[in-house]
Amino acid sequence: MADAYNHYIDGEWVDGEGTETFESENPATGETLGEFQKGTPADVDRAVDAADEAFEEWRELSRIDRAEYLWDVYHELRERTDELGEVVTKECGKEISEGKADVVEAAHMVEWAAGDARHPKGDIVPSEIPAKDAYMRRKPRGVTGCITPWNFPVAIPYWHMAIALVEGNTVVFKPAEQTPWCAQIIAEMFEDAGIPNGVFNMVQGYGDAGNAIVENDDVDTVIFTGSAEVGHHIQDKLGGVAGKRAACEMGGKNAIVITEEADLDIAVHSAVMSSFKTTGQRCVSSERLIVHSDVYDEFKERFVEVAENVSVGDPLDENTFMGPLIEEEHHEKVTRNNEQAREEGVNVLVDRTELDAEEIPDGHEDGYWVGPFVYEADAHADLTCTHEEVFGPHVALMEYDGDVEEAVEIQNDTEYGLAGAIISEDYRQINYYRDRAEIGLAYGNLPCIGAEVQLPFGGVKKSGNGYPSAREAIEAVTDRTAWTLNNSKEIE
Ligand code: TXE
Repeated sequence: MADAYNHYIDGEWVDGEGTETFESENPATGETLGEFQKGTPADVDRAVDAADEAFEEWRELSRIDRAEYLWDVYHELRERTDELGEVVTKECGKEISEGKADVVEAAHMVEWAAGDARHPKGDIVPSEIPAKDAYMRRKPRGVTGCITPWNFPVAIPYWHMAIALVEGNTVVFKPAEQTPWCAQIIAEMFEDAGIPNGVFNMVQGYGDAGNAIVENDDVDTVIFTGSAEVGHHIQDKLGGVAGKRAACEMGGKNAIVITEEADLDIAVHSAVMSSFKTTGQRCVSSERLIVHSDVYDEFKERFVEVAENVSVGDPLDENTFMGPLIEEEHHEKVTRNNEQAREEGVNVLVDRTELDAEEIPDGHEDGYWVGPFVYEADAHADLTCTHEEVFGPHVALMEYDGDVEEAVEIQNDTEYGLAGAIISEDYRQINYYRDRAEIGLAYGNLPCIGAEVQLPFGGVKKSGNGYPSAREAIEAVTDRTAWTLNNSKEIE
């Protein structure tokens, strides 16, 4: 127990109530990276108490003073990008440039939040009475619980926390159990910045610790990114409860529409990046390619060629395109989903579910390897494989021969509504797609991948109700007061 990393509560590194520990594993090698204490609901309650206690003093600081702590974190993220990027890659298996990009994205969000502290806020609103000032003020809501996934283990926590903190909330952070080392470093950064005791707290652990955040009466806002199953559980639990707010961002069954006069260089590049980067484990990854019959055969040939040859291997090697999947359980899920697609009768074009022994680098035999799985499926059939998120390099090619209206109908035929792209040279079709695709993130002539922190990020339908970025996150972590002040001696 003594050797296991512990929790950060009320400005101190403290042991939890429980005795269980868990290990962080390198998914490319199976090597153990560190041992961590498994937080219990009692540890979460202790962290919430600390955050609740710290709230009154923290909210009294100006936004600008609060942002000073975030600027320290920002500089540390920038100075240690290479080192932290390597930790991300070792712990979650993303290829090294993506590991570093995760840290850079975190820095962008912290920069946005801290910079926003000096920006004008709100409007002076006209009043019916001349001597009356009317405007909107924002108040922090209190304790914010941040429950995060493993696929962006540095960026997403800062998406959740940076704005919440600048706006005057205190935080209890429950990182993903697959990436506790990244979380440990995040907590060390807040400690290095000297953030006041109790303002930032971290409890390592599993779903029961996350659930304890959701169940704690003193948590005012829960921000969650992860699976639809858990996100809906949180929404159901908190949706009707007075004073509670839940902002949840879940996955998708994202698609790219490729129209008849699309530039096929852009189309192939976009599909490859979006379907295979991060080994398909991004919430915006595309698992469906909806391709017009005029260009279908040529697109198929070119896409299949890349899928057959794209490099899968050591994520610390800069020449690798795809690293391993995150863990054994997820490897089993992706393998099972590939088999299930076959059972549903699709036409399999590429199946690299099991890599050849010579493809696996020396010393990496215990990694969770999988290559692309590409198949043709009827665009209008009710198949599980074309409707449920797999979260791996599992891609359906679906042919359509009508106008963009048909393509958008296929795109919308899913319960999810997160992200998608259209590749087209026809602005009528592009504009139709932009306005009618039922998604929160839409890309035109670009890979359906990536995010910029100053834009909203989130989905519709089963993909969530939360936009944990930029201005939209301010809505999640503040309440508004419509303030009117009588500046005259007149009694109304
Ligand atoms: O997610 P979970 P997992 C999708 C993707 C993936 C699937 C499962 O399809 O295959 O989800 O991934 C905490 N109350 N995405 O298992 O379980 C958990 O400890 C409160 C899409 O990683 O949702 C972790 O911190 N919290 C996604 C966080 O929730 C609970 C990224 C996410 O875990 C909890 C990741 C509970 N009852 C997975 N149970 C995206 N949108 O990018 C678990 N947790």
